[in-house]
Amino acid sequence: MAQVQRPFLIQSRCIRLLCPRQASRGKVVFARGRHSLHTRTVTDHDIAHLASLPLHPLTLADLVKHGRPPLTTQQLLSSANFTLSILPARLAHRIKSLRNLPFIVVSNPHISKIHSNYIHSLSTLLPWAEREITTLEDEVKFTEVMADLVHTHSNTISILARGFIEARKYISPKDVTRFLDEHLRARIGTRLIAEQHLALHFSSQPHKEMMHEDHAHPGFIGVIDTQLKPARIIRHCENVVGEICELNYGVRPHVVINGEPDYTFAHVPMHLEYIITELLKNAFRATVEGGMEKEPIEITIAPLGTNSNSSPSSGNGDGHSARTTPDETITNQTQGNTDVASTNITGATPTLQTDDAIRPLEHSTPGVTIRIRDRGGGISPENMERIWDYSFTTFNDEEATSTLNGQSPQDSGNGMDALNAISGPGGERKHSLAGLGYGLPLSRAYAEYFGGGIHVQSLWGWGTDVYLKLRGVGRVDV
Ligand code: ADP
Ligand code: K
Ligand code: MG
Repeated sequence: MAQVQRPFLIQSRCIRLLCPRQASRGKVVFARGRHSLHTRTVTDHDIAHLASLPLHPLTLADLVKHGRPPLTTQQLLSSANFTLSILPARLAHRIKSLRNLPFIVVSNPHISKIHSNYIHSLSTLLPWAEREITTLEDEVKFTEVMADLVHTHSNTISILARGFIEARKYISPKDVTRFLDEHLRARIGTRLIAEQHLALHFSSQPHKEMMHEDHAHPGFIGVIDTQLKPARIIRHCENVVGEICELNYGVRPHVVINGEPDYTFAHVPMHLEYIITELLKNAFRATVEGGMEKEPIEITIAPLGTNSNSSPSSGNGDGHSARTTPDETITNQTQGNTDVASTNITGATPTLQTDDAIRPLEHSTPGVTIRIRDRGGGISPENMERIWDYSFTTFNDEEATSTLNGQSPQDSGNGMDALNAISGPGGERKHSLAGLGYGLPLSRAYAEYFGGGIHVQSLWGWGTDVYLKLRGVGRVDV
């Protein structure tokens, strides 16, 4: 599969270059450092202390406040110190939450692997705790710690999935979903903070070999593309998913984009790419399995109106809703999570209030609704209730679980296909159209992270409409 050279891919590529496995693809500046990182033993006291600290309520302003690349030395140091000030407590919260799982579940080798990954990452951060990064030399070493952190956790989702499959006798699907919803949402924030510093670091180093020509793209501030064009991401994902589809089924449906294909807004391209890939995999699979591959999948890009920042009580706040975006259909899908307080652009209520919900910038760009419409037969009413459960899938169970047999968590060969489908942004490439049921709930977690949402509407026997609403992450004029 040809690597598509597009500006929106640079961030994930930049981070991939840091991974030893990718060493042959480019000069690896930090991969060697992985073994030379200073660590400090993590004690129970460290975890109890750090987990008791209040979590910094992350805002989008935090991600862009250090300035537009290339950063000055002072700005780079302040980005590093900011990153350092919030990560240890976040890691400790994750460790505590893993330890709160039933003992027999945490004892599963895959779940305990994730626990030890968090301990490892915290042990590399602790030597930095309670000090300030004041020199560029330290900043470089700290960036090495961030690269190690991002790399260490890149396979978390597939490993956790495997662990929860093996431990399914000991924990209910609802409890798994509750744990994963909190854990994976918190992970989105933690990775974003680490990746933001990495991206700011590299885009401020014009003379490094790591620098790719795409880094010159002026619209980027770290991992945020202020001129992100959804239509371009959709076309890229259509190619990727189309190839997987053709490989598995010998045919591929085609995608028609209408609405406003030229629309751009500020968002995190890695997140949009993940979501669109998952939604397209679902639409392609349903379309082909329903024998409807001649019918195009229709994707409508409908920018939100400028009055979209209105409160839920003032209506749907979308000037275009009569045409393409029935905001009123984006409803609360709480799955029993009632501890939800904040509201967002659409009046939709996030399904889960996590400890790190990002607050939009004051003058944020309104955002967009993307409707993906397929003729794949829809979702039966019984299944509709379960689609948001991690682990619910109508994908051939035997096929999915047989890929698990005899594989170690580090394996990245073909046997991991089904799992690779759920690795998340920056994770492994995918070779299967369906994974183990993580596509919808994880996509929703990403969409809600910046105050958007996903709503699925099925016309059983006919097809499915998925409404993906994304809020622009901010008018960035720093
Ligand atoms: P997976 O694709 O791995 O099964 P998802 O969470 O993406 O997991 O989807 C869960 C289930 O929801 C799918 O197995 C499928 O039964 C159903 N589904 C999702 N999207 C569609 C769609 N567009 N058409 C028909 N069924 C769908
Ligand atoms: K699911
Ligand atoms: Mg899916």
